[in-house]
Amino acid sequence: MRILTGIQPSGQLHIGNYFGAIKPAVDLQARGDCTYFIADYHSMTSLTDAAQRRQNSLDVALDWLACGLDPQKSVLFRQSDVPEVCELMWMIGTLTPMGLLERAHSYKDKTAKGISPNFGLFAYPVLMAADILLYDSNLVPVGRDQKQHVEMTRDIAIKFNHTYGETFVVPESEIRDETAVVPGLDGQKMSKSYDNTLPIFGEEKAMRKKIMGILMDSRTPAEPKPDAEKNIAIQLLKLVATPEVAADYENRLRAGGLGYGDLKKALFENYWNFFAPYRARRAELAANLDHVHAILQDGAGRARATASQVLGRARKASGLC
Ligand code: AQP
Repeated sequence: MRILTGIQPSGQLHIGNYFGAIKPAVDLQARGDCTYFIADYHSMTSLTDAAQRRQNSLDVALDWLACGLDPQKSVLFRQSDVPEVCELMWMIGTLTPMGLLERAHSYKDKTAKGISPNFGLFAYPVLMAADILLYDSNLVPVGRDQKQHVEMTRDIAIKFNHTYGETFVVPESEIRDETAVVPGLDGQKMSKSYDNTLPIFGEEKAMRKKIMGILMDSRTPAEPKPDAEKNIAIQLLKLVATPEVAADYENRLRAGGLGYGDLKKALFENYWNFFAPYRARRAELAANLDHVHAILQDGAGRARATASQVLGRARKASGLC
């Protein structure tokens, strides 16, 4: 089984990226051949600072590796190191109905939030389909926000196969219910572009401040809170604490008597401890960047070998050669 997923270097990675994509991808290394990429072409739809993109791309590589991506088992590469994906994007774009793209939730959500749309943002699902199809991927682990994009990929692959003959593997998404949408500190989906994130590798003082600044309602500690499960700090605590610790805080909040300050302190401590081993590993990797660059270069070579075969198949099927 071939497994693929990508993350945009559009900002500092957050715990939504970790629980929605990185952790499932790391766990899946035991189940198949994994290809994981840094989606730098995609990041161009929202980020125009070249130096920042370069830095973010390296940071995403460090984050993946620190969180358990094993370059012996998996292929890790930068999307733009395999530019064949742009040719495939064009080929499948000619079979992608406008109506399909106009229905994309992610495009509609971003434009509704005032992010000014460009062609790249509109065409994002076609590039994502090319990413997936180019590596004969069977399984794509993602957060729920990307489910529709994987469904579009399936539609596009089926249409291409129907038009030009059997060429592409039709992929499936894999979404873990418990981490399908990690909420941000403001209660919306945690997202780099919404300024509501808890970074995986933030600086201690700043992270403590972010967590202590989460807005809560005005109920006093003594009041029972029957809706304790909706509390953002409780939802995040469930991700980073043991089930027993999280249940204890949830029950105390529900019964009344637990102050929001104490709850946020517990969230900070559990978050900080949860990522401590990854932080140590990241510091080691950051001290040997040549090694990280070598991993990316090796990954690009391996990814390109698969990509050129699949692209060759698509070119032949569609009469380009
Ligand atoms: N809040 C989330 N909960 C669960 N999964 C999430 N993912 C992102 N946010 C959450 C998953 O992380 C993977 C990589 O996402 P991405 O960086 O390619 O783009 P995204 O989904 O658009 O993430 P952001 O943070 O919202 O980035 P921006 O703001 O730049 O668009 C995907 O599998 C995604 O599902």
